Amino acid sequence: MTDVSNPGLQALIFDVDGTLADTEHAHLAAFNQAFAREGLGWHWDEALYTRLLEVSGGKERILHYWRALEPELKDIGGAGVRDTVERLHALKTAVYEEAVQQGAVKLRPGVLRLIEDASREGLALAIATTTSPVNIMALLRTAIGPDWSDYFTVIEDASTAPLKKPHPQVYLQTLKRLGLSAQVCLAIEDSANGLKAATAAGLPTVVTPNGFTSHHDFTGALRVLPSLADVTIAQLRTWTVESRPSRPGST
Ligand code: XBP
Ligand code: MG
Repeated sequence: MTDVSNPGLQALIFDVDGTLADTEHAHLAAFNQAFAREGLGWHWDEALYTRLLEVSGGKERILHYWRALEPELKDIGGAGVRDTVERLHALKTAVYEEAVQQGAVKLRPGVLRLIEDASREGLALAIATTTSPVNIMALLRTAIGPDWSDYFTVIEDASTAPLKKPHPQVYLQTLKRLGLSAQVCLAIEDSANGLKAATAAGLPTVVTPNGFTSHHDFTGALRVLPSLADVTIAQLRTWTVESRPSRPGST
C-alpha cells in the first residue's frame, strides 16, 4: 500500500551539459573557433577549460577569462565589454549548434533508456540547465527526434534562470513549475556546481561525473555513478525514499 505520508519519486530533473551528453569538448572547440574568427589570439586548451568550467555559463566564462587576462579591464558593466562578450557567445553558440546538428555529440549511456522508462512509468521529466535554449534543442532534436520536447514537462535554462549554478535558481524555478516538492524529485548532475545548485534547492541528487568533472567534490550526492547505463527507475525510487531523514516511529 502507498504510504501517503512518505510519497514516492514523481519526477526526474536532468542537467544537460556533461549529464545528458559529454558536450564540453564541442563547447570548447566552439569557444576556440569564435575566438579565432574574431582574431583575438585566445586559445583554451583542455587543462585551462577544465578550470574555467568552474564558472558556469558561457558568457560568464568568457568574461571571467578576459578579466583574468586583463585585470585592468575597467568597463566590466559597460556596453563595450558586454557587447563583445555577447558577440563572442553568439558566434560560439552558432558554431556549437552546427557541430551538434552534424552529430558531434551523442547522449551518454543509459540516458535515453532512462528517459523512456521514466516516461512509461508516469514520472514527470524536466531539464534544469545553465546553457542556452538552442543548444538543448540541437542536442535533443538530433539525439531523440523532432518530438523530443514531448518528454519534458518543464525546461528551465539560461533564458529563464539568469543566476547560474551553483545558485539554485534554475532548480527552484523548475520545482515551482512542476508543482512538486524537492523531496519527491531527483536531480541528475555531473559537476560540483550542479550538485550544489540541486542540493541547495533541497533535491536528492545522483551524480554521473565525466572527464572534465571527475576531480570535483561530490559530498552530499545521493550516489556518484560512472554513468546511468545500469540504473533502473526502481533503484532511483528506492534511493530517493532512503535519502529522507527517518521520522520518529517510522521504523
Ligand atoms: C554547463 C555550462 C554551460 C556550457 C556552455 O553547466 O556551464 O555554460 O559549458 O553553454 P551545467 P553556454 O551543465 O552545470 O548547466 O555557452 O550556452 O552557456
Ligand atoms: Mg553539467
